[in-house]
Amino acid sequence: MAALSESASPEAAASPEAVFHDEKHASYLVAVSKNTEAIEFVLTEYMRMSGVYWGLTAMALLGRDVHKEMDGDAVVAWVLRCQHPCGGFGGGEGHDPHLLYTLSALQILALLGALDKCDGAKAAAYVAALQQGDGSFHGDEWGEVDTRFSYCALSSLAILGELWRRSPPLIDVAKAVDFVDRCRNFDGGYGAVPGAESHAGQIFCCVGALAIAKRVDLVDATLLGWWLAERQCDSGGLNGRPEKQADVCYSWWILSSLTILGRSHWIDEAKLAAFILECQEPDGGGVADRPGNMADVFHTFFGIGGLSLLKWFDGTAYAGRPAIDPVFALPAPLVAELGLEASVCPRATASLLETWARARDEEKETPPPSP
Ligand code: GRG
Repeated sequence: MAALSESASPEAAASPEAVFHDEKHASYLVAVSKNTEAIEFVLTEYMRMSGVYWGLTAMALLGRDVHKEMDGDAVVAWVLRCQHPCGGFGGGEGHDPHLLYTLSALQILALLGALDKCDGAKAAAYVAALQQGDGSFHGDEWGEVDTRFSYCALSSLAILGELWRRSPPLIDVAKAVDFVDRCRNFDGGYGAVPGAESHAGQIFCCVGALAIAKRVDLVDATLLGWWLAERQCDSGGLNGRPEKQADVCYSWWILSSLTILGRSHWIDEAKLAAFILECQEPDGGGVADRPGNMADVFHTFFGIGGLSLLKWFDGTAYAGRPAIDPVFALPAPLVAELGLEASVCPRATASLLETWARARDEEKETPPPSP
């Protein structure tokens, strides 16, 4: 892994492929949060809550004073204005409540130390009411089912400290687990609903949901670890499913899943770090989906999150910054402070190649079925 020298200006001292544009990324994140006239800002209004979560978490991972530099008081006031009387949060002021934005809102409030300022009991009741008889969750009152919502529900309730409440239990955790388990495919991956194609984004949601429910034992870690490792392209970047292009966001969706499964070393980590660094916008800051493309806050968060999971900062002048938690996608110290728990697999001792060779030998030893 590339290490920056201990010079006063790490950006200048690093070899070109190892430059991390630390200051520029921070300025970029502040600028996009303030530039309300930009076309990108207007077009992303419907998902502002998630955008603010990505920006704030990225700043926290850069070791910044998020409250001060991102106008924390104003952000908290705005998030609170987005909570509906039913308890759910919308993606913006006046927008309908949805599980996606309820989780983002709670993550923002947690980051800014303001969880107690919202109506937590109502938020928990809103989430719980979206659980269906088969254990799945609707995203909102309109009834779409998706494993993203299973993750959002479990993570939201965990952040609110309501997931393991016993009497009366707010949701049926075992049924929630059962639904996610039914979304597992022959290749070890998971889709949005039972029978849907495996996709890295959904895999993060399912593995994360099972980890929060402490049932990561249900994952076929070897088979899924292999499928996830297969996502690494020649460029070093990761794609989300076979035959697709690499994209920086999968550095998060895949690497977090591999980390939970104890198999992050089944990919070429140095090559992935080099790919993420190549996707930085060297002048204006921020990270794009692919080298040479335009940066945005979504890829900036997942690029920095990927480098954090890779522990890339450890050997550099940026060491000592908070690591990201692979399950809750929040700074690890905050996850510890909130007492959030999840089950993860122990780190696999064998490499992917050794695991393959062993599986092949075992297959040889198995006598063919009798005619
Ligand atoms: C707290 C990090 C965090 C997440 C909350 C909303 C959510 C839970 C997870 C979303 C998971 C997901 C489905 C991610 C995929 C996003 C993405 C890049 C989709 C693109 O899909 P396609 O089909 O792209 O357009 P490909 O790469 O397959 O061509």
